[in-house]
Amino acid sequence: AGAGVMIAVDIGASSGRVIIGRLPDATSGAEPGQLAMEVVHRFPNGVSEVDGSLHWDAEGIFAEVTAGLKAAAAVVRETGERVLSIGIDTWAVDYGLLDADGRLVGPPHAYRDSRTDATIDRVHAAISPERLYAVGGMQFLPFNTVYQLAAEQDLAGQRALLIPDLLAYWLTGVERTEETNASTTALFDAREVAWSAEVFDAVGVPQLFAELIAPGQAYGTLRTEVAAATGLAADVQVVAVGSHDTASAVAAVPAADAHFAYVSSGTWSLVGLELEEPVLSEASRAANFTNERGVDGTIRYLQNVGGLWLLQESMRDWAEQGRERELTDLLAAAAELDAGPVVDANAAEFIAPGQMAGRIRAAVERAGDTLPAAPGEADALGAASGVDPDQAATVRCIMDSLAAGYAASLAAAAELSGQRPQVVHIVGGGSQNTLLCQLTADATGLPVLAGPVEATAQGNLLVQARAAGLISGGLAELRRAVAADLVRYQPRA
Ligand code: LFR
Repeated sequence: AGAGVMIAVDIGASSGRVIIGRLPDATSGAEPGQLAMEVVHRFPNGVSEVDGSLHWDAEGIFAEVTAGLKAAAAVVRETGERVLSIGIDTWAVDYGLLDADGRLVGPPHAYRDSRTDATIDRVHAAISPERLYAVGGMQFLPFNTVYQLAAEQDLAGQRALLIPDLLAYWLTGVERTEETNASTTALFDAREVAWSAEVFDAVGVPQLFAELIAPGQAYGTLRTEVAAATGLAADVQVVAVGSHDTASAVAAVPAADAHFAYVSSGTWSLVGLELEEPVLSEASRAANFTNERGVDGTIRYLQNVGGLWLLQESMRDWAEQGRERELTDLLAAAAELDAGPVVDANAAEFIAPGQMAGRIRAAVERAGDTLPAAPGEADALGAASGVDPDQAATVRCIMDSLAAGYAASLAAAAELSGQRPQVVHIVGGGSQNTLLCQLTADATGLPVLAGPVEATAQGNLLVQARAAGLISGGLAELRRAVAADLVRYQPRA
């Protein structure tokens, strides 16, 4: 049989991809080299509004996954390679509900939906935020699964699967809950590494999730229908990876030593440290740090900073106004400007979609500041770059705000955990944003190492490679196999 390859299904809030990963086989005597990736399928993703609330089209996503697997099968048929396994990662916290027959009960809600506004106080009356934190160690985010489940009408007889687990179920027919993602529900006991009966009981929700599995363990092999539809062999395993995308991204941070901080920078920026033990102190709760579970039982001690969502949504606004601009032009125009006012990129007011540029401007003004130019105003810079001055000022504000948010989060993480980073790794889409990387170095006073862009897919593939025996060791060994041309940014005085 030909060389074995792995397939990553990596789906974010705005796009998904299916990727073939190849790693030289260590047991063949060759040095285990670096991972190589081939993207075989890309597709757009996004929330859609159904009856006034925000949903994911889970079945549409699954159709794209199937198309991607079919494309991957066609590639290996040509090369004579063999698919060893498939791993799936997506965003966290969201779930699909299944009825008694295992059918999806409607499209899953998307975490940016506002329905939890009505349930947060009810949950906190049933179990105090202090107690919730002492058990689960999750930062308060209005969309944590616990608040979403509390908004469901009637859960009797239903089961829930987190999004990657739902896709794995459709591939294999096996229901499991992958542990790193389970940890984001706030229904999970961070010390016991198990569902928390206490939290389920307190909020009056039945324990409706499937049995836990850890990254590296298999859900099962493909259902015959799936094998037939994709052209993959029926013995291909679907293996659990860090199915929470951030868990996979952090597993592929190409850190050479232990004292590093990371920013997984995409739609969200996940900013923090890797720890061995959770920090469940009251001070940590007050600072709103999370203790998400990582690959190999590590703790991702981090905060959600608003991220490139603020930029993506501003760009969507401008496109709707007939003022669409290229990202590179916007960033170049922003880089020409001096640092200006900042907003709190973590603020709950920026979670929902829509009118983002206006909301940012309003937040600046509420703080008694102004952004340099108003929409519609022209000046020399705008004329030269095609970027309007208000757009440049808004993008500059977003970049300054993100860098300031990263620096504040990292300072607090160091303080609360006692672990002081020497370097900041930026991975994901934001690692290509030179302005953001430089501003982060300046704001943190630490060197920034940027790359790789596709950390999430690499983390997904490397965990599969280890499960298949192509690589061995812990996270340090996996990280050495990450393919990345790192760009270094030094803090400017
Ligand atoms: C990033 C991410 C974050 C999580 C947010 C919502 O894609 O997974 O880690 O807090 O999405 O699920």
